[in-house]
Amino acid sequence: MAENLLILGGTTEASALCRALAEREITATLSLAGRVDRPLRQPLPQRVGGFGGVDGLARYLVENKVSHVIDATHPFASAMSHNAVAGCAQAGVPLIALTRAPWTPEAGDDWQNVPDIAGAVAALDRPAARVLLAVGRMHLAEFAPNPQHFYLLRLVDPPKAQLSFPDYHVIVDRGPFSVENDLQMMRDHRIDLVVSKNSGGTGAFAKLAAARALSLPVLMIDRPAMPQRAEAHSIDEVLGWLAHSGVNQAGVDLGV
Ligand code: 3Y8
Ligand code: NAP
Repeated sequence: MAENLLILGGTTEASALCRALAEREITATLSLAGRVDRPLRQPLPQRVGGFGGVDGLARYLVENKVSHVIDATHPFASAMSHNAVAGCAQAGVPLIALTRAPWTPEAGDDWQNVPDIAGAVAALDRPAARVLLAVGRMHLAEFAPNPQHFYLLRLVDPPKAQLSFPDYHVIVDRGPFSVENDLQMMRDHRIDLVVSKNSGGTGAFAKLAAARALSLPVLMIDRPAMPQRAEAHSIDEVLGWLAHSGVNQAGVDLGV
């Protein structure tokens, strides 16, 4: 079968999958939303920008004769993942998600789990603190109701608009991050509370290891609900799924 994969990307795992597919000379395209100014270049052809909802995605799949879709988006990219399930069903294209397990607290962690961003905002209704708000840019405006805090913000790109609280400092940096970097950053800014999405994976974990080392409390935001779909938790599982559906992988004897 002439395979033609679509990878919905934007994560560490998606990048690793792109490298694995390129090495096997499997025809695939990486898709990004276009959230940041200069996304990392991956070793596959790529397209940037939304598809235009479920119908736009279904149309893209049919017009581009996509044979398989791998949803390797971030666990908080729930709209894309819902659209992927509906769009692939509509176009009759097989779909698997490549995802990572949520983080779980270990001995020495002081986590307060909140259900979503609004839950984190509500939990910040407390006396002034020095907060590491490492949740990115897209939801910053929702944190306006608690101007009493100092916020340390880590963003991929410099903010383009006025931020919605008075006392903050912006660090422009892209992950994956190291524990020593995050320890130094949190000491330098005298951080006493960390707000984090439960993203899982390795690229965003450093701040939690640093919080543990500094015995700091963490407001941990649970990930949004995901639709029912086939899920893989490793590149090998995805490659096995592809081989099972007849995708020939250069240099790999399928024995069929
Ligand atoms: C555009 C594509 C790779 C992928 C690397 C991962 C790891 C480093 C850690 C902190 C947390 C945060 C944020 C984060 C991490 C990886 C991964 C991850 C968290 C890039 C990228 C895109 C994005 C989008 C961006 C969001 C933001 C979220 C920053 C590329 C760099 C906070 C999520 O300014 C904006 O608009 C940023 C938007 C969505 C969340 C938000 O709400 O603001 N990621 N991140 C993708 C696209 O256009 O489709 O440039 O390569 C990818 C990565 N960011 O190839 O190695 O896999 O998670 N990304 C979170 O987890 O909390 C930073 O600072 O501690
Ligand atoms: P989202 O809220 O689930 O999706 C909103 C819309 O953005 C989608 O309906 C789709 O537009 C478009 N979109 C999202 N991902 C896309 C992709 N990979 N390719 C093409 N269009 C895409 O998504 P999000 O949370 O903003 O995440 C956007 C991107 O950043 C994703 O690639 C994700 O993997 C990455 N990312 C997100 C986070 C996070 O914390 N949310 C963290 C790290 C990386 P249409 O409806 O027009 O098709």
